[in-house]
Amino acid sequence: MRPFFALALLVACGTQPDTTDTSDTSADTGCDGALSTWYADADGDSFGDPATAQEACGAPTGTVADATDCDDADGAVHPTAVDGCDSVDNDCDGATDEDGTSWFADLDGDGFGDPASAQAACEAPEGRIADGTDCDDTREWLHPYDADGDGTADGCGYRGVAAGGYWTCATDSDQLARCWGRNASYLPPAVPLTHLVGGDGNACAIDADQAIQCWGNSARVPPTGTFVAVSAGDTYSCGITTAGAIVCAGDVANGETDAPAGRFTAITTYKGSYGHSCAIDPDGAVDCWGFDNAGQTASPDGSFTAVSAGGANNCGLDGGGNIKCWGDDFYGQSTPPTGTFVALDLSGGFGCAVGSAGDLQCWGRETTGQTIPPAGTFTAVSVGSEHACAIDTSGGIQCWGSDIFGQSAVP
Ligand SMILES: [Ca+2]
Ligand SMILES: [Ca+2]
Ligand SMILES: [Ca+2]
Ligand SMILES: [Ca+2]
Repeated sequence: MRPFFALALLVACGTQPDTTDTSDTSADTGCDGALSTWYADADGDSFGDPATAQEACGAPTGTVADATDCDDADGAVHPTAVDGCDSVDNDCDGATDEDGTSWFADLDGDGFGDPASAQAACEAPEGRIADGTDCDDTREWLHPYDADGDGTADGCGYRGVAAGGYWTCATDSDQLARCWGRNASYLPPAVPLTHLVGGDGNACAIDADQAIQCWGNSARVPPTGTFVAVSAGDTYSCGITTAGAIVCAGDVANGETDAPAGRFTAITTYKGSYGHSCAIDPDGAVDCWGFDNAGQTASPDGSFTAVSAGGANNCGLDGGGNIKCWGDDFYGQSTPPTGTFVALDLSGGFGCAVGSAGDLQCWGRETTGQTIPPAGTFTAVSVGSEHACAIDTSGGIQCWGSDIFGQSAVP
């Protein structure tokens, strides 16, 4: 900016005689009296050499008004330069290399540093690392992860959450499941898992071989094959195979595992006993089956992009992101909020959804605050019997509602 400013002065004041000002007797300078001091800027960094002062009306070519450059032969050395690690006083303040490079604390030892802990130095201070991308430096299982496998981190923190009856499981940044609450003693398999879902006493997920794995208080043998989607009831589970077919397995007596034939892309199962399931076909049509006492297995009209099974009702998202529900509405569980939403999850008598702006809204049965979600922006939500949990945009999990078994105490 400074050379530009100097040029503007040159044009305004100029070297031409001032023909309009009759009081000016000094036609050779064009000045109206006041002279300024100018300094050479040989390296073009807009800072002048204090040893080169000269008086003139406008800036002579190659000069600036500034006189604070400490090295007018090096354009990278001037008072506003970063004084990095090169044994040179880059910013002319008399000290050398004080800006250094940034080093970060890694308190949880996961190899990723806390970005808020930057400390400048030329050599790594004790216990500090060059990385500053940890989203939670108190939990070693939460850190940046590469979801699409392209070698660049594209997320940080928890990757999935599933609330069951009175417990919660989540997949961490390494895709390992962690569970807390009533079923904390039932350990998930220690292998990378995706598509985490939870029934009342039964959690399931898909492993790296695309097999369904289930664990928990009443886990049953899951269906076998290779799967792209999974759902979990209290004592059974269902999945969509790589060919698009639904396969269910478990110990039930109300037609819960009698899935329809055809090709499907999404599936949901009520988390409790006396359950039912619904699936979405490639045209967006919903097909439901299983226990029915309130019309919950009736197939609704219209096209859906998502669906979740509640106790005796279901809600789905239509093509516009609106929530549509059918079945029992005793608790208002089939009277959802209006607006546009991107995700939803139901349990017995209530549901919660993530709005298109990332906000949470819940509706239906209220006993312990489970329908009163926290403010903030979220990417996923899962509801249990009397609590619910959601992943926020910083990769943390927040839970609300009942905590009688520690199901809302996120590790
Ligand atoms: Ca310079
Ligand atoms: Ca330096
Ligand atoms: Ca860390
Ligand atoms: Ca961490």
